[in-house]
Amino acid sequence: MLALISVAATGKPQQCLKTEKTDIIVETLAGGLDHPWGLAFLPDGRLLVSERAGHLRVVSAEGEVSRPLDGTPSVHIAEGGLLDVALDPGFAENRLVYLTYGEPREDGAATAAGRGRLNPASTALENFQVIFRQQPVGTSDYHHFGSRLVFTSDGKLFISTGDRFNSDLSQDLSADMGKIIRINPDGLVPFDNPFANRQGARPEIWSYGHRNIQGLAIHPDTGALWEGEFGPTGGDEINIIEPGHNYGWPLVSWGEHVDGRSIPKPPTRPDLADAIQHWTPSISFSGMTFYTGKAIPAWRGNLLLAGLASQALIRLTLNGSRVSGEERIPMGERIRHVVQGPDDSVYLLTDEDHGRILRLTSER
Ligand SMILES: [Ca+2]
Repeated sequence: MLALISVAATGKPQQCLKTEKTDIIVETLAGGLDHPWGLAFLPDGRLLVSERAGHLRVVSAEGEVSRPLDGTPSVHIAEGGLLDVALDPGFAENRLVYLTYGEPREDGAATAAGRGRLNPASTALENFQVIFRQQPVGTSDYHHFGSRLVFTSDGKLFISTGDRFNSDLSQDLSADMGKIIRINPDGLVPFDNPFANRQGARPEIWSYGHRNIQGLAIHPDTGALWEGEFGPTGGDEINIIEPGHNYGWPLVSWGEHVDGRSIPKPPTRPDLADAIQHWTPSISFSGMTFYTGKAIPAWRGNLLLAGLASQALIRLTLNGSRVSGEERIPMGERIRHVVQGPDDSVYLLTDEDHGRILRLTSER
């Protein structure tokens, strides 16, 4: 558990977290954030953090939080709002910042992604343009917007979505609900997407049969896309994504419908891609990241998950494509996201009214 141990040279209180493999120093880098959701590191050492209510802010290396940037899109909050933030792989030259969010539409709301140029003063996104709009608009205003952004080493952009609480759409290739989307950064669809030439299918779809995906990360060694999604009642999943594969929702699930209806068993089928790991009861995790850094040597090669209802950092050891062990590290707060920083520290976002950015390193 957390115990206050000292005040760092930066003036920030530090706490010691005893974990199975190593003692961790936890420092609050910044506080006073309104349900922070996504995090990206600028090349100059500052951070970009999104807040669910629609604000994007710059945080200095010393933890000073800026006023909201101008030029960001209006958002529909509910379970959506402003979601993930990512930098263009060529950010040093083009200063492009990508956002994903719940977009208010004339007839409801749905997930969208767009990009704008961070101005030289880092006070605004200029010329923000939408590059992806989930179609059709969902029937629910409230639930399951996803969404994370991940760039691949070959410059493609993955966007995860949710089923908008209309689970049948996850199996419908004419809808973007419950899908992983793959586009070029300018919004055009790559010609080699699995359904690019299928009549009636949306060409931007990369995989389908998902429920609500808020975890997305590329394996550092294999380059494979790994995904985490919320189950209904139980049945949270991690999947390894292959293009064109069907991940089963709502035909099969390791959980049950939230209204108590049961989902036909067996929980998997040979013609559907099964999760590599699943949890019942739910651990309810959002962001996930592979840890490859030097700051916490004992965690190298592990997969870290940000636990919401479980109020924990969840550390998974891996054996190839199999989960070989699990440690739940209680944090006492809902954790929305986990990211490895350029200094190899682990950064967490707490999903609270007075949300914080926490920095974790090994005790030295
Ligand atoms: Ca599944």
